[in-house]
Amino acid sequence: MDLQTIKDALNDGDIAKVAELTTAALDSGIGVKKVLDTLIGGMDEVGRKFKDNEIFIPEVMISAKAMHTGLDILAPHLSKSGIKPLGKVGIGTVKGDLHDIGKNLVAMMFRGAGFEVIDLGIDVPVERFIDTATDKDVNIIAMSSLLTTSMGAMRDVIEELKKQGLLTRLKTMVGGAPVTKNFAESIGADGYAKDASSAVDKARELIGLLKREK
Ligand code: B1M
Repeated sequence: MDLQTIKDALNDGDIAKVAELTTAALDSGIGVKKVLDTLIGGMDEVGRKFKDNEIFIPEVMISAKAMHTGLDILAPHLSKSGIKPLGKVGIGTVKGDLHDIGKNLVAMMFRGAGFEVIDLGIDVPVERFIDTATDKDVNIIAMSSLLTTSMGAMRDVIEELKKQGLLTRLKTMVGGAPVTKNFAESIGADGYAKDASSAVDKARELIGLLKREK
């Protein structure tokens, strides 16, 4: 099967075709990782066209919907069951930011790796991250930002967690297209990851650190 057809369907915003081709790719024995990389590659292409003003928000939204459909089909294949959770992660896209494809992907990979995940959704205010840290006994607060204008909200969350003395029992990690390692360090985040698979490695490392600190 030619995986380019999945990218084309995603670019065309053809939700039914993305669903059909994603299922067909898995059924034909193509590995879930390869199908996932294809969908991400298709979304990168959408991003490039959006940036170059070849397409506009309505088209991007339809492609994003098609991407969600594809990811939903992959989700059960990425998740393992019957495994004792490695740790508990509260994840959300920060205040002012409605992008959720990357965040969902990271959440999905966390689940697949055996973490228990509390997905707080998008446009998450500082207080909701704090409430999750206090009430749900999470080991990691994970934040995603796709906009340069929303990145600062990650700092606000970390500062509030610090003020409330919560950083002694949990770790923070950040990511998203405009976020860099330097930025993460500058706001005092414990971890940064560039993509969803390195996010899993980083979360495992942070859980290891927490165990050693106890
Ligand atoms: Co938006 N948008 N958008 N958009 N959008 C970007 C981000 C932009 C770069 C496009 C561009 O101009 N080139 C630009 C931001 C510029 C900037 O700030 N630097 C932009 C803009 C400007 C906007 C609006 C302001 C447009 C407007 O209204 N004028 C508006 C803002 C709305 C808001 O949030 N308040 C807006 C709206 C939208 C849509 C609603 C149309 C739609 C979102 C739909 C949705 O998410 N449900 C949308 C989309 C789809 C995009 C692009 C095209 C694609 C984003 C995406 O899903 N990528 C994007 C262009 C681009 O990124 N190339 C763009 C695929 C996804 C798998 O990658 O999210 O990067 P990503 O996640 C990666 C990594 O970043 C990382 O792992 C993921 C997987 O590898 N990662 C983490 C993410 N979170 C992590 C957390 C971690 C670790 C790693 O640890 C916790």
